Amino acid sequence: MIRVHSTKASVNGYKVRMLLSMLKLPYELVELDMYAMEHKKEPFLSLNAFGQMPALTDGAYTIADSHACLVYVARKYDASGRWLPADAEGEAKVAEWLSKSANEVHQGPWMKRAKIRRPDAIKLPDEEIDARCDHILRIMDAHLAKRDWLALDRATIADVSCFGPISILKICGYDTDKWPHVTRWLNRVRALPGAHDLDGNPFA
Ligand SMILES: N[C@@H](CCC(=O)N[C@@H](CS)C(=O)NCC(=O)O)C(=O)O
Repeated sequence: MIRVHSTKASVNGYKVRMLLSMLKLPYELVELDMYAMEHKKEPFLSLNAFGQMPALTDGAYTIADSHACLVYVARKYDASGRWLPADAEGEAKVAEWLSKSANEVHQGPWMKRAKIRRPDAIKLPDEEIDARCDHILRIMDAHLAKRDWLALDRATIADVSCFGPISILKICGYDTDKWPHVTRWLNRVRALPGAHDLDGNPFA
């Protein structure tokens, strides 16, 4: 049985849950209480010594970090290679956007939401976070003006990853509508079979 160890509200955990749903893979969410700091204590620290969610277990196998989890699930359970191609050119394009997701998207869109949930921990001014969101979304908007998906001519784990934090920006007070190509891409991801919101509900 695949288990995702995370608080349900974790956007990084959300990425992994959404790919599992898209692949119709049964899994159990082992919920952690972030405010009780369960991710900084055992038994979670044995799964991820960094104390960050999510981690995934699949039988005796353990992997931590949302992007490593996405790579594992796609490579292990999607024999078609649709979500993570095996050819050097395709895989590198996906890795390029996973890297942007772990850096620019994390430092801007993810941070916007994190500050709402953990104002004690995120001290950056709102203006700085909004400027970081503008920076990555301006580049993504220009990129998506010429293509439907971030890495390849189809949805991949790069789209699943970047979608998580960007899709909830609007309810965090950042208006993504000002980026029309990003907005259309968000709707394309929402329309994919198995896509669901942070709470696990299918999009209307
Ligand atoms: N690079 C990591 C980042 C994970 C991360 O920041 N997770 C958040 C929840 S969305 C967390 O556990 N934050 C608590 C902390 O860092 O103390 C990943 O992609 O999984």
